[in-house]
Amino acid sequence: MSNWLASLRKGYGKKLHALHAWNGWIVVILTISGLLLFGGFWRGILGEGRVWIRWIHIVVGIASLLPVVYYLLLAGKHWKQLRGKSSQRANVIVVLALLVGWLLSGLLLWQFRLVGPGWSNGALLVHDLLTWIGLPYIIYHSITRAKWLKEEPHRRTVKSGKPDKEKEIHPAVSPGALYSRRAFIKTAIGAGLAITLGPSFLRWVGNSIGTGADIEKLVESDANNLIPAPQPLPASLPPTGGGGRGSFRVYTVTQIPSFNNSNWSFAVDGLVDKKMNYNWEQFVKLARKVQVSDFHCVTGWSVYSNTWEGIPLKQFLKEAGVQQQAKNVKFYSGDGVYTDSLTLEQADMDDVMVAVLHDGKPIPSDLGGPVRLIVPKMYAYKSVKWLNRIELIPDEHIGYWEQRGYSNDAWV
Ligand SMILES: Nc1nc2c(c(=O)[nH]1)N[C@H]1C(S)=C(S)[C@@H](COP(=O)(O)O)O[C@H]1N2
Ligand SMILES: [Mo]
Repeated sequence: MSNWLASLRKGYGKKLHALHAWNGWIVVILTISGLLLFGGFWRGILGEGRVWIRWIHIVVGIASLLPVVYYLLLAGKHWKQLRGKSSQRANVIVVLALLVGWLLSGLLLWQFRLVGPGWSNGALLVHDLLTWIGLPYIIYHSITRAKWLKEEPHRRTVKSGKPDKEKEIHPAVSPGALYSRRAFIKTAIGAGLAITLGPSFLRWVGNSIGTGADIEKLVESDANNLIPAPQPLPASLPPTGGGGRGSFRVYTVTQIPSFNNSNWSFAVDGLVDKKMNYNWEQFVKLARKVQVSDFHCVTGWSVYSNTWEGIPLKQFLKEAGVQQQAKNVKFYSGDGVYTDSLTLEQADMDDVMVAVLHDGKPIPSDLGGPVRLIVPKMYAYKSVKWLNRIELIPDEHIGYWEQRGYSNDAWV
């Protein structure tokens, strides 16, 4: 054992150096892939690529365990070497804590099915929080500890053997002036990071605490204009569920569409006895029901106790009359791209709803209004936004995200 450790420590300095470089590259790959996965912006652009990027992120993330373990084997010696250098020791602890925290929360997110929404929610919060703290820290660390900032000018020029330019410009630089120049650049870098990332960070904190202010903004800036507005039932306003807890992340694979009375319609067709087609004036008159349910996305976030008001899917199927050969229900989005489906059996669940109001207010365009599907017992990629057509079909239909690697089985 001690032999083995001794051989491991041979060429210790070089190994530590290589380890640091490897770790740097891993962090770069995880940063880029992670930022592409975070939030909604890249969803439509990446399409199928998103699934690959997710896999790269997971595999490289797990692989980051190797440099951590390798470092821990060398850590004893390194730690002694850093005696008296408290800021470097602190740095080691911070970076190790970040890596371990990212790794553990990442494992939970990866295994969201096994651990369930509760754990995924916590893991996503930790994963994002560590990124908000850790990424600026690592960027700051890599800039301020770069050689050009660390070394004093005369030593750098002696080493590289190049003419001493620094001295030409500043003939007599006192150590004090040098120190303050470095301090100034460091402060400037820190301030730059704070200014560029601060506002988004605060918005993220606000959404994570779930004050509900964000959804009000979405309702205010609703791009839809459908008249008359649907009038909430008493069970909907004030919302029976007390108002949704958590925040929706606005996801779309297209531009967010907007609708008005002249470009909106709703159809139920395919293998039915009576094809239905509604304009908005007809649609708002349909009898609605109210339900309280949770909403879970596979990426780890949830919104609990939503009060949805709308028409149970069952109602439409009964009205149109489903024919014998029909085995599946296909849902179309008014964005022209997104689709998904349920088997007839799944479509028969009482809480599958064609929703029109959320917490007593018309669903804003960002969240799929004027009309979206809700399938509470399944992950939310089944909950098609801007729903405008329901088609009864004989064969299975593979939906947008299912074609791109999401499981056809979406049960929570
Ligand atoms: N038309 C359409 N519907 C969609 C999506 C989409 O990109 N386009 N994303 C799905 C996914 S993966 C989720 S988690 C939810 C997100 O709903 P939200 O944007 O209202 O939060 O919508 C689902 N329905
Ligand atoms: Mo999702």
